[in-house]
Amino acid sequence: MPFWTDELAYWHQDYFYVKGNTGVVTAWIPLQDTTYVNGCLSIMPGSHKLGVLPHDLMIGKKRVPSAIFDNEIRLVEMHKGDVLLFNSLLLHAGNLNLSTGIRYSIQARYTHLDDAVDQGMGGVIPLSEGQA
Ligand SMILES: O=C(O)CCC(=O)C(=O)O
Repeated sequence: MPFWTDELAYWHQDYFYVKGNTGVVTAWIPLQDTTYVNGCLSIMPGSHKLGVLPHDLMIGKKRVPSAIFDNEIRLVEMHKGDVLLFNSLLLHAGNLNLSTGIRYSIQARYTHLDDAVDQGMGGVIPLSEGQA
């Protein structure tokens, strides 16, 4: 939502929230062109190689890893129809939506069927033979 901070995703690794296993891949899919102005994602390239990081800084109800801010940051501007795929250890954050419109996105997460998942996250929908 424009200028809404309540649901802003601070810097995090999805693994901290999604749990399960560190091989999970997130597909982040914007439903419109997504730029700096309407709140594209920011990422820290290569940060998945840092391993599982403690999210030790409490900001409101959310937790952020505190020892990450010497890493390079890139804003990922995307077009409608693009898909950003990233490992669940990649540090990323949402940016404030400075536009007048809602910025929509959907996220699908993929895991190897043999790896652990957190049932609290909704379990796994296995692809059938023809889809895998
Ligand atoms: O859409 C966003 O602004 C952030 C989403 C996100 O970081 C997540 O779902 O892990």
